[in-house]
Amino acid sequence: MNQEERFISHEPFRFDEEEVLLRSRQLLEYSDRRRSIRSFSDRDIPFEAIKNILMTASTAPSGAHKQPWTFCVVRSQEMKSKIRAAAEKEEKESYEHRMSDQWLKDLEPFGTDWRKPFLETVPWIIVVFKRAFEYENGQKHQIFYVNESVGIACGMLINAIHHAGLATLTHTPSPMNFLTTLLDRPDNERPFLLLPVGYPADDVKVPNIRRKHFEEVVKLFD
Ligand code: IYR
Repeated sequence: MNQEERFISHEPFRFDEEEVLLRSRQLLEYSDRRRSIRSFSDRDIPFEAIKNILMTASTAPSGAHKQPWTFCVVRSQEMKSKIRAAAEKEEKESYEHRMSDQWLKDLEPFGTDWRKPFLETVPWIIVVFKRAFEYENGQKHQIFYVNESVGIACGMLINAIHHAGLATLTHTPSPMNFLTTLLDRPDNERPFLLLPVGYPADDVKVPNIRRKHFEEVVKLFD
């Protein structure tokens, strides 16, 4: 690429102040309605919607624009059952032996346990993998800021799911290496996050918890 081709012109949105205020308020109100959902309907969702959601996540900024993510999208009922069985096996071990008393206490308000039926109910499961390194001419090439990049992409993925009117749960069965085997991923990829995607169940209930207020999360230096 020669010097002139390295930078191209760009047409950013340019809204006036009123529009900026309105848009920022609207997204806040919309985002504040999002809840992590653990009980889903089996109602179908077209692949086109999932595709748009994934490509929205893939617009995320990443270190040196490496885009170090792979989204495995599971629709096969057989694969969902395998994922559920393997996740529950690990979760059972965790809940019964690996998690500390303090951790179990922290989880009490959520009423979670090792059972993960939603992994078979939902029409889609998205498993996000991070690419820890790349192979270039047979050489291992390190990727910088992988966790930050994939974390940002996951945040955008969650918001895209919510924006489409769908629900998800940030699920991290632990340990989750079973996903590498089940989904046949290469040795430079590591499982990062699992997101069941569906409509919430008709009788869905969510934990009675609140979000921190502005003063609790923001320190202003003006
Ligand atoms: N992975 C377990 C435990 C769990 C951990 C955290 I941190 C949570 O916010 C919720 C659950 C599970 O999925 O049940």
